[in-house]
Amino acid sequence: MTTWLNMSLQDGASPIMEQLIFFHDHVLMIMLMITTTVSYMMITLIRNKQTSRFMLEGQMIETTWTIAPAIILVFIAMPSLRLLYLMDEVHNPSLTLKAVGHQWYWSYEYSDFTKLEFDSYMIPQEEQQESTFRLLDTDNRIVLPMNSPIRMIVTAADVLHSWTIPSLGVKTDATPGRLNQTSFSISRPGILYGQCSEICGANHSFMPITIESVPAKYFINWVSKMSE
Ligand SMILES: [Cu+2]
Repeated sequence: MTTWLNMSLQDGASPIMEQLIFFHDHVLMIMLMITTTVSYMMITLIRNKQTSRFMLEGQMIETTWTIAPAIILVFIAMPSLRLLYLMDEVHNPSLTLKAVGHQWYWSYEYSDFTKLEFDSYMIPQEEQQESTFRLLDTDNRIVLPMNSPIRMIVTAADVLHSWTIPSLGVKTDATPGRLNQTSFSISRPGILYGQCSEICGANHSFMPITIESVPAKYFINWVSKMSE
């Protein structure tokens, strides 16, 4: 989760998010390169007093500064498309979780099991404990097995919502009447936080998402306890 003074992205908890962070840093390096070059050119242009009555065009430099940005764009577009298609693909999931957005809470259905569904409300401030995070913790956490490919089905019951976990690199719109699909695999155990990311009404800020990532055997224990 994000803590104070964390200006960058959260640590990746899935292989896709790690790749997204690499891509983000890669684009930032290119931007740094361009900003440095352009500022250097602008400053030298302002600071010197050279004038020339005869220099009207420079074919060579003009060709160069037209083609160079196109080549730079290819270096951004290629890894970007690679990631886009990696995220689009659903790789033989071992579990499906359906999230339904409501005003203003999430409800979840584990459709691989019978009668395993629950609502997930934010813990109100009056019921805070030492171990809970304000505006982020829920009364019922989603429990998921780590290191397993998981398919998310996201929809809404009333208005638009958006199911988001920044450390997994997942953000999927929840639209009434539609089933949106995404997938991820969590690479470590822990608690992952997210919030609704579509302005959905008065309590939009108060419908967080909490995932408890656990080893598979603990997940099976949890499932058998929940479906008793
Ligand atoms: Cu919402």
